[in-house]
Amino acid sequence: MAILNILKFPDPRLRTRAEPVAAVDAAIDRLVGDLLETLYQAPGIGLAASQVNVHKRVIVLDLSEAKDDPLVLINPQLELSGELVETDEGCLSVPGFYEPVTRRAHTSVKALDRQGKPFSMQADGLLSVCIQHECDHLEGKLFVDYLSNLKRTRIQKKLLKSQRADA
Ligand code: GNR
Ligand code: NI
Repeated sequence: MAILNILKFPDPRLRTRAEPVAAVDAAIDRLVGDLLETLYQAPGIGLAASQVNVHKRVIVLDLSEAKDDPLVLINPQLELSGELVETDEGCLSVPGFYEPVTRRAHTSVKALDRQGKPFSMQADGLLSVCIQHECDHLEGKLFVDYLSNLKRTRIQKKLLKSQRADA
């Protein structure tokens, strides 16, 4: 397994639309292992392959306290419903910023698991938000896209400045 580099906003590669996984093979299993290792060391509650510059429709999540309950979604398909709820969101690709985002409360998911087996599930609360946030990454979309232009521009300036300082 390996810890992968996480792309940071405004890296244009984060805007790439991910391709469906054609076969859940050994290479995808290795990608899932690397995504989970990268997620746990970050640490975060979700990670999309897009964030590590692999443009395939694979996401991993783990909202458990003990970080021992991974959820793998390959080629996820979402149906959203319910009321609008506002959550403070953060993103490993937008480090240090938390801003309120409004989304649908309920998510119904169809996906393949790490073994390539189809399954469905329902989510509410933070898991629902996180699944929607990760699926946005697969479309090249970031939570900052939901903010005002002013807020997004401020975040971009601050991140570019700190990225220059790191380099
Ligand atoms: O670790 C993460 N926390 C989080 C908090 C609120 C809403 C969404 C998230 S996802 C984020 C990790 C990440 O960037 N996933 O793409
Ligand atoms: Ni994110």
